[in-house]
Amino acid sequence: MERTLSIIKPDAVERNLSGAILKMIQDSGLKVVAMKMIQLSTAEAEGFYAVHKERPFFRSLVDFMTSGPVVVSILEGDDAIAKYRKLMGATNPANAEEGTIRKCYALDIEKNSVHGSDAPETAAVETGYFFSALEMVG
Ligand code: IDP
Repeated sequence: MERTLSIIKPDAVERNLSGAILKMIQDSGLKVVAMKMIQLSTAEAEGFYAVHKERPFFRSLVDFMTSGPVVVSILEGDDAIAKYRKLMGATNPANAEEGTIRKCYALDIEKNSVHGSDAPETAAVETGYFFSALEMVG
């Protein structure tokens, strides 16, 4: 069993797509073991994306991620990290495979509707960034 952090980003929450995206997640067999809707502060978004702070898109990404509420959740399942990355599709929706969340819903390479952890180490850091042990079921 593995756990990964999912964020439904402001572009998707704003378009009322949270339910549709959660249905795709649940239909894939991943189990939601923690979930909440929050509005990130600038400092929280900067901290979350600290690995990207030297990238040219960093400021724009932080502005986007703080522009409205997000739905953060922890997903659990066999191979959950890779399974969710596959379900999300490529970062740039123009390159995303049919049937992926980003192919269905992403607007562009930045407003790409979802985040998913990319490795066990980042999943551990990211789940702990948003949730305490008490907020995780099971
Ligand atoms: P990932 O979300 O598919 O793991 P990363 O390369 O880790 O992609 O980038 C993190 C986020 O930064 C992306 O999901 C996207 O919102 C944004 N991003 C990545 N590359 C670009 C870019 O070239 N321009 C604008 N935003 C970008």
